[in-house]
Amino acid sequence: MSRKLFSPARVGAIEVANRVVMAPLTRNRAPGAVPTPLMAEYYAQRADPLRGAGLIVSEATAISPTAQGYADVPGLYGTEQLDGWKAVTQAVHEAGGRIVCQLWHVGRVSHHLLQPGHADPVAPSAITANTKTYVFDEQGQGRFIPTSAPRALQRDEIPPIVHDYAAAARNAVQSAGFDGVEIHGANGYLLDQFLKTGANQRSDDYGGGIENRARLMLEVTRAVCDAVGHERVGIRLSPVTPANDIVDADPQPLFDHLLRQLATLGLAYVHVIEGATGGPREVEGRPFDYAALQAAYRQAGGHGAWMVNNGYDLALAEDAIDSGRADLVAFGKAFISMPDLTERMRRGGPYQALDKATMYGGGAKGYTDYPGLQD
Ligand code: 8OZ
Repeated sequence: MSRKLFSPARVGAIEVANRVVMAPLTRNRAPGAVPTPLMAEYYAQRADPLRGAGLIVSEATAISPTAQGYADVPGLYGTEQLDGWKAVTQAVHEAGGRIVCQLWHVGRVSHHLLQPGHADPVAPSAITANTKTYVFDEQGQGRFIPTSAPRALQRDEIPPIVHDYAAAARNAVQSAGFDGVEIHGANGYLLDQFLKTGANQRSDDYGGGIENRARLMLEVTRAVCDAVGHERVGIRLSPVTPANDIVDADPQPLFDHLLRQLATLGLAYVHVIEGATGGPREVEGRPFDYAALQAAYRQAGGHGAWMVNNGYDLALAEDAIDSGRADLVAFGKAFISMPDLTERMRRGGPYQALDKATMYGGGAKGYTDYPGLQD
């Protein structure tokens, strides 16, 4: 019996060898925001079309200096950064894989120590997130500290941010050699902050009702599609995640509206985090109907691949694919400890545990030294 999870698919303009996706994973190993040769090795290890991911989504990558909120995460706005990424995409392509770049603006999830000129981070409204960011101290020791207070963006500062997304997308595809881009619309970062009532109290046309709160995400998505072609653009969403202290008073109509609008743009894929990012698939007090969300998208003419994520194992993944509920399944932490996760799932194991101590920051340990299967 051929197993569909391990069969090829078309994701917009991108042909993938299997339906197992490597989810974006922040690893804090890009000093000065520049991707390193070690990163090229790490991604290439996971790019084998038979043993690894059919598609890799890069770790979240800052679209501008102000978009940045954690120490040693990569960027996509300077020549050195683009050259670093070029070596990564070349290594992935040589291994036979496909890779898209995740475009990131953290908004209020930052600290003035990480911002140009130590300025306050920017956000839809001046509401501090009760969450942490990652910095290195003078000894080079990484640690999580509370985010600092943001300032609300002026109305005229918004179009330049849309422009930054488009420029970063162009850089990713045309200069750095990525197969496409994924807009990070999830996990309580800038676009999710604009979407949701818990972070957006604006009184202009970017705040208030659903249409206004969805405006920035849709403007960004249109601009990115214009920059690199809609068939190379995906978007990641997390309707009910509590990650980074984000909440919406009524997420179902908000996301149904958003997906009906996204449906008209011809995206390569929609990537949905079901539940609490990296945690439970059900969030207490935040019910959500993902089937209704997908139906809203399809009914409005959306043809993009439907990518699901969060808490999937082999059985749940095969069920999602075989039932038609999803076209692609993204795995995060499992790809850290198992570069050949796809082959391991094909065999039903053995599976290898993750060392949480080496997730953020550091070098090869816990990064490129997880062994693959020996045969
Ligand atoms: C973990 C640590 C830092 C950032 C996300 C980019 O949640 C992240 C992230 C995850 O999307």
